[in-house]
Amino acid sequence: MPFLQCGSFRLSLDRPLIMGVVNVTPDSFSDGGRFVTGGQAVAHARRLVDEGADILDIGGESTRPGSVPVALDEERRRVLPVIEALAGCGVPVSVDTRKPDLMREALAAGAAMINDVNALAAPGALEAVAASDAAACLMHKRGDPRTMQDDPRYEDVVGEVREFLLQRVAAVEATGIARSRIAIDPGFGFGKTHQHNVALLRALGEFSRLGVALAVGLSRKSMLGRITGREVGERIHASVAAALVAVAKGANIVRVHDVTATRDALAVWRAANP
Ligand code: HH2
Repeated sequence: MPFLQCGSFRLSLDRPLIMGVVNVTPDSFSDGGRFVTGGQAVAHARRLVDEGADILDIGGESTRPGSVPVALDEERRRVLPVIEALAGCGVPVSVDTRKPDLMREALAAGAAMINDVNALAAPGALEAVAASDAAACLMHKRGDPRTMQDDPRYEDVVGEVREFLLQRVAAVEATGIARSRIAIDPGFGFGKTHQHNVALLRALGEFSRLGVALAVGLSRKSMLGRITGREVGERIHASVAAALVAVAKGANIVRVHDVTATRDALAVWRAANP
């Protein structure tokens, strides 16, 4: 598994990749309301590329705990112009969506990756990706964002998340999508208590040995607030540390808001782990 194929981009996995987050939303938990116009979002995305992002992840619907779903039309209005403007920016553009219609439209607009917190489970999602040459990031989540943090329970969180992801990889492969186009993500904070998140972080190495790229999203999340006692705007140091921990445990892609800080930390890590 030496590379991740995202449309025409072949991203080497010899080094960790930085996925820069661009939320075109009024309500995302850490940057909601900062990039609500297409112009602001595109400018921010270009800045992230300059800072060293290897992939851009454009989202038009917050999936934070308690968030309310966004209608297709509204999500479309938020993300499609941004994707169109960024196609050709030099790095693959990913769209963070659960909606198969929007997946198809985003792919037509130039997206090279679908990042789905629903792991392509919605009817038509698998087919949308299979009909393209894009990559897919399959994330684990239990329940729906509105209620997912209401007492999530697992017998064995690591085993259950691992089993779920393996099943989704098999379902995706069955449509003819090559492993080199697939990434998995344990979904930190998605239907998981703090203890569940910590157990997954400790066991991350197990997820790095499943034969597909491993993506991890810990940036600014409440788990880091719980560990450090910091509010969301003050979690940059913890986020960088979390990205390093994830990479040291085998993560191939770190999904982050703070690209410069993460890039510098990973540069040091790479100097020590060539
Ligand atoms: N986390 C969020 C959204 N999408 N995708 C993947 N693959 N992994 C993640 O951990 C993940 C994700 C939540 O973070 P953010 O986009 O910053 O917030 P919001 O959902 O409030 O827009």
